[in-house]
Amino acid sequence: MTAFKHALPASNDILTREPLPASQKTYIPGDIHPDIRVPMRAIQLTNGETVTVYDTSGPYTDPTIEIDVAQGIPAIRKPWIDARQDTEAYDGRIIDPKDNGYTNRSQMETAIAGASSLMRQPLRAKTGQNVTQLHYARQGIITPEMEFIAIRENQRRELTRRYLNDAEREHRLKGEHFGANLPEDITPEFVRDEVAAGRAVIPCNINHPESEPMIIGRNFLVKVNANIGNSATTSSIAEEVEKMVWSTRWGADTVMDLSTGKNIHTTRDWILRNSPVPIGTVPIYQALEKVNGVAEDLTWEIFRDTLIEQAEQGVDYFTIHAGVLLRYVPMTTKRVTGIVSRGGSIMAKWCIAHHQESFLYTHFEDICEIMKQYDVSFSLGDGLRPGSLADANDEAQLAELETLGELTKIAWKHDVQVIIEGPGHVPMHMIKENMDKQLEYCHEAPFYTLGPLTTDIAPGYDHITSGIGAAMIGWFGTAMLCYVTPKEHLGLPNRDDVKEGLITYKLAAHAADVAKGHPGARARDDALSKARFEFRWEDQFNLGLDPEKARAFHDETLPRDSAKVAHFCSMCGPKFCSMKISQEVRDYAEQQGLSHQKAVEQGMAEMSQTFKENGSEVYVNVEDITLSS
Ligand code: IRN
Ligand code: FE2
Repeated sequence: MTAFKHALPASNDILTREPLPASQKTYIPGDIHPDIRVPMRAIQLTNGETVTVYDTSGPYTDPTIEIDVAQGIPAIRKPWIDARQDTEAYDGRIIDPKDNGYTNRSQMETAIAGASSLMRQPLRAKTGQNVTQLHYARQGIITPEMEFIAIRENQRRELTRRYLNDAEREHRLKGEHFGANLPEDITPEFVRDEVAAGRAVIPCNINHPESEPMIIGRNFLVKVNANIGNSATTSSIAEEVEKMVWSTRWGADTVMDLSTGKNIHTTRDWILRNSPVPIGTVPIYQALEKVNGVAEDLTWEIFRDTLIEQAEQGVDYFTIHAGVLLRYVPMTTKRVTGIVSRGGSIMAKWCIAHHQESFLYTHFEDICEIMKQYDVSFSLGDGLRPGSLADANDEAQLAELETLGELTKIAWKHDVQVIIEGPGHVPMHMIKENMDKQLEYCHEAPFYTLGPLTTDIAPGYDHITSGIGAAMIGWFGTAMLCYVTPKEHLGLPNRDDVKEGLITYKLAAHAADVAKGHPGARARDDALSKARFEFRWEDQFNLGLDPEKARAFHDETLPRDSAKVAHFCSMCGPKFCSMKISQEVRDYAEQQGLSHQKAVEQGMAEMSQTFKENGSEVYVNVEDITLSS
């Protein structure tokens, strides 16, 4: 056994626990299930109002909750899972022998003293039971998870004040939202119905009771996933956990742990026990490690054991590239960028080497049997996604998509939840076609796309090339967006890149939510615009996706504190701010009892006069400003 020294529990201090500026965690109780407490972030404005927004950051931003990473965060779903009485605890046996050489759980627990508290006895479905949310939904059961989601997505809107305005209502009636069909009130029954129809999934493994329920479906808010991976040298629990905490702080709805190499089992335990969001993985990566990176040596048995190992730990969804068929591989030979998916290329290699269909495809029903014992959702991988505009929507991509549709039906037969992964690189004019084909081939199972990047010419800016595609495909019906950072194609993202990627994807997702007419989505835009118009700078910063950056940019040109309340912005200076002029016109017309038109004429004449008196300079020195009014 190799020595592996953990500095345990390292320091909890490196966890980012500061609430966002002017923000406070509030909890909304359930009706059907009164013990539910749905977390929201209430932003306190300077005018006394509060704006409540969706919050993915979990207990980390609640200063009243003590967190010790060596213990894990509170298991809020545990009582709900236990109450269903369809699970049993058992001795989880499967430990990755590559993980520091441990071959059983107790060996590992002794070796990693202090972390043993994180290792729980796993649960699985009792014999003959199926514990998926899809299974419950189809029996007409509204689970606490479903009610939690309804509230999160804006039921009980009297408590969050996220109402539709008239313009939104009209927009929704016009049906300009590409087949999205959102009710004005998102009820638990609506959530149940969408899950039962397969149009939405709730990724929530029974072994991840720490997660706050969320939903992925096109009739709900568009979600964002962030990918994280382990560092070459794992030094402490807290450091690994912090990557996940950092992602959820900036809005990651789910996090995928794409760790490879050493200690992946242990690292995954740490992340899961401390994660308030669902965790996804690509199990073939770990399986490949077990055969020393030789794809041809992979077997069904090794893959199956890896699935069980990760399901016991609590992974909520698995990317499985089961749609890469032997006959599709030759379709990629004439491509500009061939096969760009890591999992896709592993499976293509296996198929060619054995000249057989992959075990992912031939054992698909066996995989379903595992998934339904833990409620792990499928994320059917796009192993043949296009890696360049030239390859978009080509034969290989669409052939695989059809197979994913076929596999969706099989998973649904087992009441196993499914989402479908999508590209990649797709020019704007081909995005709608891709989305429509996905809905058609995959029977409306939720789409989960990587961007898509709308042009290939901007390495270093691919969060933007892909953010454009993400906003479009989100509007057209994609349910979850896999973020892309500025380092895409170039290197590993650091902390700043992760934040940049997330903010970019949150704005893309939100733009899509507004366009789809998600009830209450625009409330935040309206509040921010109002703050901007009324020169409430603090509120403008705090309502934004990135308050720190907004404040820093503003302070760059107007660093004095007084500037934050002054009635001008640095763009036009004090005397030429269009916002100020129009505000003045309103006040002026009211005071003088003038019509709007008259007031404009008179006001403009006065502005013209003032302009001349001040020396007819278009740009004025910030330092010359007198803050008289
Ligand atoms: C998302 C949509 N299409 C691909 N993805 C993500 O890419 C997927 O969820 C996972 O995080 C990663 C898998 O990459 P490969 O193995 O397909 O390259
Ligand atoms: Fe790419």
